[in-house]
Amino acid sequence: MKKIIISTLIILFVIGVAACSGDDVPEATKAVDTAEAGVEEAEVEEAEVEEAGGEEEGGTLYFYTWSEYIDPDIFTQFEEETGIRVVEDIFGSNEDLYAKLVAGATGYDVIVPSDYMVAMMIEEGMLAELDQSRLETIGNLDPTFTNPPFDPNMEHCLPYFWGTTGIGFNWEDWEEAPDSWAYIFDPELAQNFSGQISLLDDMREVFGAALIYLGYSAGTTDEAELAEARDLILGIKEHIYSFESDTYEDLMLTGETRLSQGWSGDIFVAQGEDENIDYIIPSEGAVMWVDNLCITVDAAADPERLDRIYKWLDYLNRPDIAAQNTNWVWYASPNAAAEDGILEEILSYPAIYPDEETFARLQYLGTLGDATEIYSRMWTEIKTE
Ligand code: N2P
Repeated sequence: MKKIIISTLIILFVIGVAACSGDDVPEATKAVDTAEAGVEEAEVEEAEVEEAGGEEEGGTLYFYTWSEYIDPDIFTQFEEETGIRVVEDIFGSNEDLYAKLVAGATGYDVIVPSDYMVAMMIEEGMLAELDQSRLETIGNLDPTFTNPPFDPNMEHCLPYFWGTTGIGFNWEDWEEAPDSWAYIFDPELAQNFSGQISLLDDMREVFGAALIYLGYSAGTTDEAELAEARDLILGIKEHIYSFESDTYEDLMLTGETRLSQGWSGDIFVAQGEDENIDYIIPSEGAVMWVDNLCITVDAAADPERLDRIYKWLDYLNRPDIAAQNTNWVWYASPNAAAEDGILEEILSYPAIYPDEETFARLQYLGTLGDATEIYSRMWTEIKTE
């Protein structure tokens, strides 16, 4: 319940229909408020915080991440322990994160890009190198995640969570789970839930799912395959309620949507509110991703910022904190040492920790190189038509 309340408050603030200020507002919401107000002008921001009497001894760290992707209690605990205040700001897709940084935002300390975006940002010199000797907790990670293809030997980032992108549904509507992307991408089937389907507002994820349904690679760069995927998506667009990445699980809870393309953990958290809500990895397969804690090059130029950053990374990577975080977000943790503290119902849930057979059907999105331009053009066609 707490999570839903906080998320609603964050959303209300972001879309600007509510003034989220005052003493009764949760800390996480205040943090978004402050970050939205001016992370690009860190000096102004810090001066304002000081004036308000809120500057802590340990300074402030700016954390740019996905919605509902951390237990908000962790901010308070960390501040109590270190004196460092963490200001959270939210992005909805890797492309939004990238665009914000390219547009000149220099205030963010730690960002949370997914696999393919890590590779792209490394190539463009946007990420600092990770000094693993500064992390006492580095040995806690599962070796499966310590040499990822997108960041060999974790030279830049620490893995944070991983998961899959599948279909959220409501058992009230089904006798058997909707185990195919056809329920979304076949116009005849999508018609059954016309106006009640949401897709992520995420170019790579939407193309990825459509491409998997068509039997192509989720990260194809072939223009003809992409055109086919675009036409498929356009063909069911009239049945789409919205393209939504931050509040789609709330739409499922209110019943406004009945089928959602979504990220595993978000839907499982909604299930905590309504047991009829469930998540499935379709038979054709799905996208899998690893999200990572990365340091911006701007932050790395300042030793004081770096001190705060390494404390934050070490804290998040502590077994007890990583377990607490997983138990709140319901995403799989790459932290092996955390396992003892993770709820048994999470560890044994095949849609969170997939079995081998399911795992074989998962695909990373991968980098696109020059084909990014084709994706962007076709995505604009989809969104604007
Ligand atoms: C959590 C978002 C999961 C991130 N709301 C998907 N990469």
